[in-house]
Order: sequence, then C-alpha cells, then structure tokens
Amino acid sequence: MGLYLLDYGAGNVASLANSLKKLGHEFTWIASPDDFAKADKLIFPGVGAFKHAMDNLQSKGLLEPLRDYLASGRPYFGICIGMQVLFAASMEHAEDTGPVLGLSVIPAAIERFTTSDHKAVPHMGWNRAERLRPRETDDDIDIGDEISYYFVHSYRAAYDAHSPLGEWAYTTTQYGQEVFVSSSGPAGLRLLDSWVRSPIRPPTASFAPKPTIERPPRARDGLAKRVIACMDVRTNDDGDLVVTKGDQYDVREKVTTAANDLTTTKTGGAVRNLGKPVALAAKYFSEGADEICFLNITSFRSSPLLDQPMLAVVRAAANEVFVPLTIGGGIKDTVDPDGTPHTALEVAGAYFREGADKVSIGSEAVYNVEALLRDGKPTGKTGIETISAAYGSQAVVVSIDPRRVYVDPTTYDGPYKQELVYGKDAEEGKAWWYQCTVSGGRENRPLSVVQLAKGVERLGAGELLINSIDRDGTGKGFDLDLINLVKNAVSIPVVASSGAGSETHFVEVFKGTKAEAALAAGIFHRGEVGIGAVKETMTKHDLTTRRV
Ligand code: 1PR
Repeated sequence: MGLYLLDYGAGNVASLANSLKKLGHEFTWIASPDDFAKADKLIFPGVGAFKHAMDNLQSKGLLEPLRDYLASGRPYFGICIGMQVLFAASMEHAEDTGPVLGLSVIPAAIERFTTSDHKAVPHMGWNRAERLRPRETDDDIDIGDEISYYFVHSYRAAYDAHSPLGEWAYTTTQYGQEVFVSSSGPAGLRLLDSWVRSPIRPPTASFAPKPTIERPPRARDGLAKRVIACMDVRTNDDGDLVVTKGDQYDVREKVTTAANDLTTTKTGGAVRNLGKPVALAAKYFSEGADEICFLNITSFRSSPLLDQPMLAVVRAAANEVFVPLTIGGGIKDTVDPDGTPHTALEVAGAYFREGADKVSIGSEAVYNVEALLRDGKPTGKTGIETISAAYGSQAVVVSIDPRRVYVDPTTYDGPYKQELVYGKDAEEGKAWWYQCTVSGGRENRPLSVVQLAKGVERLGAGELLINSIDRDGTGKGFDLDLINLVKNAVSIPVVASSGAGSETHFVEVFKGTKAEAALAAGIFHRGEVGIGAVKETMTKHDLTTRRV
C-alpha cells in the first residue's frame, strides 16, 4: 500500500512522522507532483497559516495534483491545515488579503472563533471530539466520547446541521459556546493507526446525503485545563546538558563556608543537576503531562543553530513524547561566530523540523515591544511576526520573566499607576507593578508586563507563558495577581508558571484565574508531587483534565 505524506514546506510535520514510525507504518513523502499518482492513501498534516499553505502548494506545483487526487475519491486524511484547505475559503488574514480560496471540496468557509463568550483565541489544548453518527461498520474506529485530542487553532468551520457542512461533518467539538466541525470528509475521521489500516472503500459510499443532526452547545465545553512539565536546560560546568532548576532564577547550589566562627551561605556552587532532559521528558509524558516544555536558559550566550546538543535533545524527545513540545531560548535573529546571519524564523524552523510544536520567545519579545511602542507600528520583521505568519500564531509562545517592583501606594505617580496591584492579607498596605526583564532576569527593562503582553499579542503571539522571578522555585504557589493582571489584558491563552509547591496550588490557579494551563518544574523534578496526583486533585475540584 502506498501511504504518502504531503509536506507543503512550512507546517510542523515531524510529530506526525514520529507518530507513524512509532506505530510501525511505512510512508513516503510526496517529493514531486507525479507522486500523487502512486498514492493509495494520503495524509496532509500541517500547522500553519491558510494562505501560506495554499501559496506554497501552488508554487510547488502541488495544488492541481492534490485536487485530482481528491477528485479520484482515494482516502485522504487532512490534519489542521490539511483539513482546512478542503473548504471553499478561509477568512484568515482576510483583513489584509480578502478571503483566501481553498480547494472547495467542502462548500463552507473557515472563520475566526468569536470572543463574545470571553474565551481565549487560539483554541488551544485537549478537547473532546464527539461523533455525530454511530460507527457504520466494524472497520470504523471507535473514537470514544471520553478521548481528548489536541487542538491549536484560531479558525474553524462552525457546525450547522442545516448547511451543506452538516452532511460532511463527522465529529464536532465545543469551545466556549461554539460548536465546530472537528473532522469531516469522505473518509471520516479515523485515529491515525486505524485510518492507515482501514480498507479502502468505494468513493461513492461516503457522499450519500446524511440526516440532519443538531448539536446545540452544552453549558460547559470539554476543554481540559492543561498541566505542563517544564525543564530548564543548560550545560553544567562539565559541559553536559542537564535539567537544572533555580530559586528565583539562581540555578547554582548554595555554598556554606565557615571562618572565624562565622558561617556564611551564599550562591555560586555548581549548577544544580536534576536529571537528563530526554529521560525526564519521557517520564513526564508517561505520567500524563499535557505538554512538555524545554527552556534553553543560557542560549542568549551563543547561536542556537550552533547549539547542536539542544537540537539533538528536541529530536530525541520528539521520538518519545506524543504531546506538544515547546522549545524556548535563543529564538531570535543571530549571527554565527563566522559571521553567518540566521533569522529567528530559520532558528525556529530548525526546532520545528526536529519535532518541536511551538517555540517560546523571551528576551527578544521585550526588545520587539519596546521598538513597537517607540515606532508606533509593527515592522513585520520580528521573530514573532515572521514565525506566526509562516507557522501560525499558535506556534509562537512568549515567555515573560517579570519581577515585582514595590512602590509607595500613597505617593506613587509613575507611568504604571493604572497597573498597580494592591496587596491583600499579609501584603496589606503594599503596592507593586511588574517589570519585564531579559537574559533570564539579569537585566531589568523599562517595560511593564501589561505593555509586553498587549504588545506581543498585537505582533501575533498565540500564547503567553507567565513566569515570576519572585515565585520561581519558592513553592509558595502561583502569583494569582500577576496571572489575573495579564489575563485581563489579552485574549490569547495564558500559561501560569512559577511557584507550584503542591497539588492544591493548581486548583488555586485554575479557580482563582482564567489561566488555560499551569506549568511546574521543581516539584516534578524532585518527585515531591506527581502529575497524576495533580490531575486527581483537580478532578476532585470539578476541573476538567485530560485522561490518559
Ligand atoms: O530570552 O528567548 O533566550 O529565552 C530564555 C528562556 O529561559 C526564557 O523563557 C526564560 O524564562 C528562561 N530562563 C532564563 N533564565 C532562567 C533561569 O532560571 N535562570 N528560567 C530561565 C525560567 C522559569 C520557569 C520555571 C518556572 C517553574 N525559569 O521555566 O520552570 O518558574 O518553576 P517552579 O515550578 O520550580 O517554581 P530567551
């Protein structure tokens, strides 16, 4: 059987290739337009922007052969953009270019999620796909109502039982109060393995008119609150790449010295070593982490494209981990020591090719927003803009490293007056704002966390990772004031980070803020709390989690 995969040149296809390999299926990449004729089954995966995908298919001469392949009725499995290109048009970037035409196999348009029900866009995370019709034959896979799939997208085809789309839809998913089509088409959804194994059916069978099935929104959607395990990675003093963990960003062991009857404890010992990155990532995946994150915390010192060990870590982890993998650190325009320049887009592309699903941008995002506020308009050239244009905004996370700046609430009249947080309980009488830093907290910048959050959302970031230098490694719980401040300033999803010390801290952050995800490092690395225990506690408190 000729199973072929179509890569239009920008989407992240490494995770799919890894999944197929893991399942033991052989496949061939479509390398030229002639290959379509050899395919018995075709998978078109891809995270990316609709226009970029259509333009690339056209310029590579793949559009017409793809159209012919679909017209022939042979099985097709479209994932993300691969499914969206089947539609008549997409409104993605319509404000710049007008609607972008698709292949028109399905007579409906792809539009942006509404935010009238106050949900974050992109829709990101593990949500349920509900079958509209019962299995037709034993060859149809039972997708089960309790199984969650990972979604990352801002555009969708709204489900309407009475439109032509009603006949095409196979499963629907609810996000906020919107119900959209999460799989469709003549072949219907199969889980990858079953789809590849399933016998090829006569093409006409699936085109028969289907009965109208209403799917009104329920009170609550099935989107799970995500639990993310994060590994801060750097080379230790012996040159080995290790997972480390700081206290308020200081990753070196404390050293105690005694002299003249005086005991002094100060930092400056060896870099803490909490394990090997790939082994830990595999462990967290098997324990049920919804996402895995690697932060290359000293990459600002060198060119990441020369940082082959980090690329190798991502490659090896992507073979073990089948949940989204984010890689951060050094995603920026760089120049190699030999003078060769690389754009942030190239650096990100290198990580995507190795199997990363998202990149996270830290220091560079701060400089980009400073420039945006200075010049008043985007340049179109920043990493956030170029990467989100090519791979979709959902692939671009901005990691924020803020620090509290305390001020006198009775006299403060500075520029961050509107953003001041006033302390409660033990902090009654205090007030502070949150200042952005770069280079892992080593340098403070004249920018507040609210300015940064709004600025990067404008530039096209799809998600924010909110660390806290004050809480990092303290186990005191997430800084809910910080998360609420940022969450209220933007409409993209937010990951709360820094300070988790127990299972209940996850409940606190999900009940006390609208964060879509929460990330922890130290408690997982030290084995103090397991991911399973976190999810169990969340479930007891009526929070939706992904079951594994
Ligand atoms: O600036 O684009 O090169 O990205 C560098 C990245 O490295 C940024 O995302 C920045 O947050 C991160 N980083 C830099 N230095 C450090 C450090 O610790 N010295 N780590 C660092 C950030 C915060 C989280 C940590 C949580 C949870 N660490 O990654 O995992 O605070 O910890 P906890 O659960 O133990 O409290 P660029």
